Amino acid sequence: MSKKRTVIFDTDWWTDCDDCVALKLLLNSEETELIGVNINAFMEISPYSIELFLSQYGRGNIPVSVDKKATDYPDPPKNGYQQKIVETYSDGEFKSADSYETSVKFYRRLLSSLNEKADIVAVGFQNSIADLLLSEGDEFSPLNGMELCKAKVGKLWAMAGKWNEDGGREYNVANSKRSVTAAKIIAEKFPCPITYLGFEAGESVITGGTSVISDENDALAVAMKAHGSENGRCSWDPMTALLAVIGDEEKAGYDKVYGNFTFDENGKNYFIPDESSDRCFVVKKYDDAFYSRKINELISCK
Ligand SMILES: [Ca+2]
Repeated sequence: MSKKRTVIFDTDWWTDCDDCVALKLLLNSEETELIGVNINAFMEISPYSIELFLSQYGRGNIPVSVDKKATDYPDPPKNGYQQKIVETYSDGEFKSADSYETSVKFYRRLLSSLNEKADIVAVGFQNSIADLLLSEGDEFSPLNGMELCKAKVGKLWAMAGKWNEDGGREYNVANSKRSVTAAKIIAEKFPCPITYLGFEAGESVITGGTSVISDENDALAVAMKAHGSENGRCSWDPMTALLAVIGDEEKAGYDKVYGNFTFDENGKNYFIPDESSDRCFVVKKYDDAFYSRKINELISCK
């Protein structure tokens, strides 16, 4: 068997729970190896809740970081699935966000340690990756962020935008000034190929319902229930993760539409077709059941 491709997961771990479905999918993938998780929206409880989630699948050793600058996203969830995960799986200890690396340091340390390129699965706001891109050389690498990404990132798989609507506004992009600025920097400057999965692709594909998970104490089942999504949730994030796992848009069941992407100051997205671009968005070739079946299969086992 050939060596597994490596993947870093970049999540908001915020108000929605499809991030949890995506994370379990990445843990269960036989094609890829998850080597790190970054949280791009700061909440004190987020990194510890992800560490506990990972621990439930025997993967508590995967490094976790949190963007300590991203404290200004509005409406952090109270008593969300993060809280429930900590209540359910903690032995009474609590690890504050201070115990974890901050995002740019995490990315620079991790990427510079790799012999091969890693893909990034970005299913939240893009501020951590934008800050990485703008970073200078440090104790881990003399390369600046652009050079480091070019050397060590294979591809960015990003859940962002609404590509059936010119001027559409999607949550991961348009949430705040921080997210808008970041998405624009990434679209225009990121020195590696980007594949976008837009809002329109994931909205009608429902996955992660607790009926597909046999153990009610499974961390994903606990999180989905805490979110009120026992019957499943839209699949923006798990579809993006599955694309990265398969590593090929067409094999994953999509057509590719190549072009140049940008966002205005209000987070509205714009796209100009260009066959020579290394950026594309994906369009589903099959009905929703094709995608939901694959995702549910991957998350159903421990
Ligand atoms: Ca997300």
